Amino acid sequence: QSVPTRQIRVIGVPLDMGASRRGVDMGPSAMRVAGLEARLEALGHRVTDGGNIKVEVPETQAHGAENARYLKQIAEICTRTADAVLKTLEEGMTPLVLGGDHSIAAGSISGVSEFYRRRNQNIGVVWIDAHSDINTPETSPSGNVHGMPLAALLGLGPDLLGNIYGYAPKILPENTVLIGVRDIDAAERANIKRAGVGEVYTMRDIDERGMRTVIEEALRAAGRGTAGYHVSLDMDWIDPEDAPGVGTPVRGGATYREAHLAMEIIADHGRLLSFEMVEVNPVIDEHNRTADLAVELACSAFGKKIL
Ligand code: EXY
Ligand code: MN
Ligand code: MN
Ligand code: MN
Repeated sequence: QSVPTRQIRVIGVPLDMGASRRGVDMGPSAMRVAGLEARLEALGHRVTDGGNIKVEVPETQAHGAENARYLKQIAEICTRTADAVLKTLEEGMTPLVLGGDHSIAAGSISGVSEFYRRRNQNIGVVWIDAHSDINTPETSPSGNVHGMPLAALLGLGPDLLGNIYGYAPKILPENTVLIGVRDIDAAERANIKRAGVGEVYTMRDIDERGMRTVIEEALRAAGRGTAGYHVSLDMDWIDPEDAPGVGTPVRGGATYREAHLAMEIIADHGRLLSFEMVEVNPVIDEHNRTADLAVELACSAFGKKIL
């Protein structure tokens, strides 16, 4: 198998302060245990592990305002994540970020966005998730910050999370695409409109039009006029049947093969700038199979072919 060789740096972010259910802080470890580095190296990539970003234990922290618990700590952790991602890109490597809850995307995407901003380029974002993660503290029904990163990145707030490197927004709505959503709050619907998110593909779109058509269209929008795109893969996108170990499972998700096909097409397009996998929860997983699937999907996204 010959795929273009990349130098990949793994960056773990063992954070679960953005979720109310505990356990996704163990996600990076579970994906490493599933053989992430060796399995990517078997494809011909050079992989180094940059270790974990420093994350405080929530038991030692005060959670602050109820409408965005641990926001201050999460913003600090996201800033450290952004710096690590930025440094990785400056060293010519592809960041592979392991969550952790999805609030870490506010950090990883800020890092990618900053790297390309310094080169006068924009980036696209391919957000693959059962949820739209576009609440603000004002609209959030839960106060869980993992439901807010996309709002922060698009400049809707919370500012503490959106203003890493001192400016917002980090990404353009027309180059932001949502894929696989099936659980959107009423206020999030309004926020999607208000932000002007370019393209939203629900599970119904995938059912009716097929994964191939949807992903091709989405990648085209994310890639239009950009340096390429960051892929943020929330494992709760996949049906709980195949990915039971996630923080917030929702029935009716992508099948095993649909998920692989999407990743395979991403690899074919060759415009992936950075990749992240989030919300793996080993506490409720079955024999690490959700982490194992995450590693499989990373392999597909980084060019593994069946034949
Ligand atoms: N929309 C709900 C909330 O804001 O609380 C649920 C968010 C779940 C977020 C998961 C990680 O994608
Ligand atoms: Mn290695
Ligand atoms: Mn999410
Ligand atoms: Mn989700």
